[in-house]
Amino acid sequence: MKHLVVFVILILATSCWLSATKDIPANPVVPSPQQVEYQKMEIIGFIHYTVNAFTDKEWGDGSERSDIFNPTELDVRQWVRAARLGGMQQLILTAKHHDGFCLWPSAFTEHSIKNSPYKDGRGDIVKELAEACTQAGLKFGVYLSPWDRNHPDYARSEYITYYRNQLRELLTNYGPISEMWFDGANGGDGWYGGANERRTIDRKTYYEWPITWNLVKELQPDILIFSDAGPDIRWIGNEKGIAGETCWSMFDRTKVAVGDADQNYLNTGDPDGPHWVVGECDVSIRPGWFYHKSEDDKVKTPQQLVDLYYKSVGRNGTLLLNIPPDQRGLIHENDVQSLKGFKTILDETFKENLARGAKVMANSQWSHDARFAADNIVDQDIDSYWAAKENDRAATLTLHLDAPATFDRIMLQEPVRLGQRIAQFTVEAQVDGDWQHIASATTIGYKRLLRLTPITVTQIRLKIIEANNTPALSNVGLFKASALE
Ligand code: FUL
Repeated sequence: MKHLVVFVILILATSCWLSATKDIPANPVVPSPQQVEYQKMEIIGFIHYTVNAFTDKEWGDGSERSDIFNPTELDVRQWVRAARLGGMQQLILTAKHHDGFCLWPSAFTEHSIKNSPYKDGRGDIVKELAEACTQAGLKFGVYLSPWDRNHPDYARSEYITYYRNQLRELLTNYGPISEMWFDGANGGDGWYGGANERRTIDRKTYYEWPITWNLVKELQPDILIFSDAGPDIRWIGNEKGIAGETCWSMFDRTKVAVGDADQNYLNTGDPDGPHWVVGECDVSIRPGWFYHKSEDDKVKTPQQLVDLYYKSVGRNGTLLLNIPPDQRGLIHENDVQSLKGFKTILDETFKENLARGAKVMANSQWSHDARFAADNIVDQDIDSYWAAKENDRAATLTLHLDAPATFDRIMLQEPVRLGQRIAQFTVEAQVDGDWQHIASATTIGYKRLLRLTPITVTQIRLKIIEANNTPALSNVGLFKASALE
């Protein structure tokens, strides 16, 4: 009996191992496991906070006194609650924005929270938020502005030492940091220790980015680095939260300099790019990045946020939504309401996949192995997938639903750990015995969402028209949008 149990366990373990390892061959360019996990978060939050909340400015010039930073009701747990209400899985904090004021008591400057009334100079918002995120199961990322309009040495080599010292502090003293955000906005007028002048830098050489990136990875091996040029996550090329209609995660980092990049290239990625660099779509819930009372009635509505979700996550990007705390140190009630409404609509829309369990037929399949069978696309499991026959570059999948279903949203997902393959596809529905075109698009990647007018049918077919390798799909979904949308 004992032997039999051991034998069964061995068989089970072997088959698990086989199914975990036997994949179709991957593309030459694939994501790291961290990049795969990163995209699954879908929605992440940005916290822009500094002296600007007290001066009503978007960019502080660096001359602000530290003691004007005086939030009286600051509660990082309220930020985290708001983030969770909005479905965010990670928060990125502006530890230092262009004005140079530090939200942690850096040992390398006096221009920080330690000289502010907040907690009588004993506060550390980086620490507080890192802890609150960990407690709530959120990841935590850091923004450290490369441009510093306060520092006397900005534009000289001494500043690079200062900047790296600060990175060391942030990346060693606060536990795991999941994302490091390097802004491309750089150089210009500033206070610069009282010099009050214009300082420009050579964006291509001044920061010696590859050295800084190495330092970051040395200190936090699992971190993902964001900048115009990646190396892991790239700016999507606009601050409106919108990815290109065509959006490849492949990219050529060597074609881009931080702060000096072709915005169309960032927006669409590059089908021939040799690097995997996921697009991140940053946008603020308000017109500005920082809190201004005058914008309390300009907070994006839940419906506007949902639209952005379709244009970012629904186009193979992640949505980085900024929610700036106010002078109290709280996320304003209007922003919280919008976040809540946004998440309610998404939950309602995507709660029931009408394609779940449909019968799926494919005119092409990798092998007879169930691992690549067509119905894997409706099993709700992101890791299982269908793959076409080796060397095929096009295929048709037909879904037969049990009963007529009414839907107006289509979701498609590729198993991106094997690379991004599909370049063009159409969707048709059978209406009165005829196949009618209902949607078409180019790339899919981690997720593609399509919106259409509601249609009621029992059969749809998906035609993959062009791919750079054997096409594969992990999920197809049909949904009916929430009436609130
Ligand atoms: C820009 C900055 O200049 C804005 O203030 C903001 O931080 C945004 C996310 O990036 O480049």
